[in-house]
Amino acid sequence: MSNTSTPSLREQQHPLIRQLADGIEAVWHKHLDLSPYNLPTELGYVEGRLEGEKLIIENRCYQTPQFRKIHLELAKVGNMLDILHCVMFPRPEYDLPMFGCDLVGGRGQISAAIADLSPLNGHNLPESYASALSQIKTLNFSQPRELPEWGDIFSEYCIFIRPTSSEEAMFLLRIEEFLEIHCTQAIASSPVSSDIVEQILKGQRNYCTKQQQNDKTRRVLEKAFGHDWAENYMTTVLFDLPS
Ligand code: 18B
Repeated sequence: MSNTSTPSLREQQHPLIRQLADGIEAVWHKHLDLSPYNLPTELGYVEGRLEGEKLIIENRCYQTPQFRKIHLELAKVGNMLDILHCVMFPRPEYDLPMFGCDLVGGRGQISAAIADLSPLNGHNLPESYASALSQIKTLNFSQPRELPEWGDIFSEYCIFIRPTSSEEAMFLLRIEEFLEIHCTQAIASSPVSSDIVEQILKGQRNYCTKQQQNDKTRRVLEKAFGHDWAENYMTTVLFDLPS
């Protein structure tokens, strides 16, 4: 597997990020048939400097029969910023939504926690997902946040909040519920016909193009590694398009 060495970075991160990273991997290992997905070797583990602080990025990446790439990334900027980023890219032969999750925190507080199962065909999730998601409890978080303009890719089930410490456990459980639904649905799904593959690819391209417009992510990477590196990283590691 691409990186099964001791998870060094997560032990230094905000507890919610550590728990979520462990939780995501546990659900993956429970349901999916994981094999390694090799990132360009120089991009698996990266160090840079941001405003005098060390920026460390640690990537884990797998593939499965249904997923082209499942990516869990942890990043840390000195003691200022802890980040978890996770995306599951379905193979375009499967009509599955995109699972995405981002947690950003600093100095003991998570400022942004977002997770979604995002539909690829405009605004409808596959029937079986809509049905499963409609059966889980509606949660109320005290500090919802407003999505940026490019955020029209997200579903009605998207959670985007600034969690209080008492809401962290609820967020963690909800992500694990999303992933349980996603993994069980995905392994039960069948490949689609080739004309639908084209539509799915179009949807994945739209999803990635929108995510690449996240200036907050871009700014952190640009400040530490420069413009060209950030552009390359956002388009080949974070949100690459299937070839
Ligand atoms: N992201 N995030 O992954 N981002 O990658 N993220 C931020 O409190 C990084 C995803 C999303 O309000 C912030 O405002 C870095 C996925 C949204 O304009 C920072 C990496 C999703 C916002 C970073 C990273 C996603 C957001 C500001 C690479 C969703 C709000 C934090 C390791 C599925 C954007 C704050 C806005 C915010 C940084 C969403 C600093 C460097 C998969 C919607």
